[in-house]
Formats: sequence, C-alpha cells, structure tokens
Amino acid sequence: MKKIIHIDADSFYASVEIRENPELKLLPIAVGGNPNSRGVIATCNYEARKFGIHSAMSSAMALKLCPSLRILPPRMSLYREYSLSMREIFSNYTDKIEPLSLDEAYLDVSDSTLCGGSATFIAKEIKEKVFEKLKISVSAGVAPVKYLAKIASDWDKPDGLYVISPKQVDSFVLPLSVKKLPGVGPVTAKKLAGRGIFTCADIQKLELSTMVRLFGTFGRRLYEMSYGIDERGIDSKSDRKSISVERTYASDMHNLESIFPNLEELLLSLDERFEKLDSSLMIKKLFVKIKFNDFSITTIESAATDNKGKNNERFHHLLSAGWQRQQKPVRLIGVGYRLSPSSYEQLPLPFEQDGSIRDE
Ligand code: DCP
Ligand code: MG
Repeated sequence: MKKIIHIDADSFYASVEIRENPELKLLPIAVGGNPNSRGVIATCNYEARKFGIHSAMSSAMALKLCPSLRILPPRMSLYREYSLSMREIFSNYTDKIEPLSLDEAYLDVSDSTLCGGSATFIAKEIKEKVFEKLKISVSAGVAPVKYLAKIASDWDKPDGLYVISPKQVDSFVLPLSVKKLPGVGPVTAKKLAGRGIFTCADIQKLELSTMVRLFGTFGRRLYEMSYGIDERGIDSKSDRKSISVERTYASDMHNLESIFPNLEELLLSLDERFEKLDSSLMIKKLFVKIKFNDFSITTIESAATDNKGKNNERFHHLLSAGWQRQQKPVRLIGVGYRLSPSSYEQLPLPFEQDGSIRDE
C-alpha cells in the first residue's frame, strides 16, 4: 500500500502577490489580464471568490461582480521562484516528486522514515515549512492512491489537510460524486447523469463491460476509481513535455506584417520560462499555435536546432506557414518548445545520427 501526498497551494498567484505586498491581504484581489482588452482572471484570493469571481472568467465580468477588485498583472517568473522553493522543501522528504503545475505536486512518501513514517505528519510538516519559508498556505491530501490524494487536497481548502486512510477508502468513495473524479468534466458528468450515475456507488452497480461500452477506455478508469483503485505510480522524472506562452491580442491582426512584430516578445517570455525549468530538459521541437477570429486553431511544428538564432528563424517560418493555412484575422498566437529529458542524450550514437533525438 502506497502513501501519496498531493499538495496544492491556495489561490497561488494571488497569495504570492499578497506575500509580496501584504497591504493587499484583506482586499479582494485577482491576478489576470486587462479588462479592457479581453483579459481573463488567472486566479483570485478567497476574499474575491465571495463575489463569485473565479479563474478563466473575463476580467470585465469580474469587475462587474466586484467593482473594487484589484486586478494585478501576472508575474510568472516570481511565481516560478516560489514554486521552486516549494519543491525544494518537498525534496527534503522524498525524491519521488511529480510536479503537475507550478503550485501542485504528488509526493510518494511510502518509503520515508521521517516523522515516524507517518504521511499525515509529513504533510503537516510540509505545510508548516512552506508557510514558515514562503508565507503562503498550501492544502494537502493524503491517500493510498494518486487520484484520492488529489481529491483530498481540495476537500478542506484553503489551508487544508485531509487524510483518506486505506481503511477509509471504501466508505469515502461510495457517496463520492462522479464530478470529483479527474477527467469527468461537464460533458461526461451529463452523460453519466443521463444513465442515473451520480456517485461511485452508482458506478459500482454496473459491470465493467457496461462502463467500457459506454465510455471506452475511460470507462475502465471510471470503474476502477469507483472502487478506490488507481495503479498509477509517481512519475518523478521531469514529466514536462512542453512549455509555451501565448497571448490573446486586443485587436485581431489581419496580415503577417502586423503579426510578426509580436513574435520577439513571445520568444523572450518563452526563453525566460524555459530557463527556470529543470536544467536537464532539452528542446526537441518548436511549435507555433494560431487561433483565428473564428476560434479555429492551427498548430505547426518543426525540429529544433541547438542554435538559438536558427530556432528563432524557424519560429518565423512556422508563424508564416501557419497563417498561410487559413489567412484569416488572428486573435491569439502561442509559441512553444516540445521537451525531452536529457537522458536521451546518453543513448548510443545511432539514435542521434541525423541530429535529432529519439522521440519516445
Ligand atoms: N491558473 C490560470 N488559469 C486558470 C487556472 C489557474 O492561470 N484557468 C493559474 C493561477 C493559479 C494557478 O494556476 O494561481 C494554480 O491553479 P489552481 O487551480 O491550483 O488555483 P489556485 O491555486 O489559484 O486556487 P486554489 O486555492 O483553488 O488551488
Ligand atoms: Mg492551487
């Protein structure tokens, strides 16, 4: 039986901003884009959530709900620093860490002898250490499997610590709403509801074959989760497969002449973000994403070189080729790198003869 901890910081970007400027503490604040130019809310503090504001809502709508809301522009490199400091604290307890995003990670502490070998005490201590060092709160979930640890960290937010012991798994899952299961969004939830399936207990009444017939391979996963089963281990090698930055622009761009000037700023932000990643990661491919004004999206990619100037030229070319596909006004541009762990570099030469790195 494993001991998994899932940690998720509370209103992460907003908490960092408050930590940097404590005067904001009691005010409703959000981090996000400009309300006058299609900006959206990345997150907001719990004070602002009382007004119904949430991530991904338009900043304009958020201001309607709470006219005194302070919307701060995101400072990604700052959040990345906090994220790295959090991971440094986690690494005192285990090497088996799987980061999911800047503010979220799974830790497998099954083999740890710290805190008397108690995952609950380790989680408690991590919460204390993060607060001591960074003055932000995190919520923790402890469970024998990953998806339950993730549900648990959300159970008692903010500043929560919720434990589902192996003995409690059966009674925890029975009344659990299917909406809490990872992968179940509004569409799947509706489909399940249409079959009278609202809780894990409802799934348990069905045969595995029925679930697979209705939901394909995800049906099997749903069936397993309804019994508290999740065989996934912690993927502690860096699981980051790509990194990207994208911008939605205030007004649509109608031709390449108006599109190109934005590329430089995007590439600078991309590199800034890349430099803060695990230094063992290497760039395997370059990609560009373009969203047109009818919301259709095209992505185009090419191999990377180890020369920055050449890569930037390739980005130029990709942007141009991507736009040519539809030649419609452009609303959003994204640029990114597909990454691979540098351990592939150590593969014997035949894999690298053409200059490209083997894609696993
Ligand atoms: N984020 C974003 N856009 C979204 C969702 C999140 O930019 N649609 C960013 C801002 C968040 C961070 O990612 O601070 C972490 O996301 P979470 O979902 O963990 O949300 P929070 O940490 O902000 O709040 P919570 O206390 O609910 O975890
Ligand atoms: Mg969070």
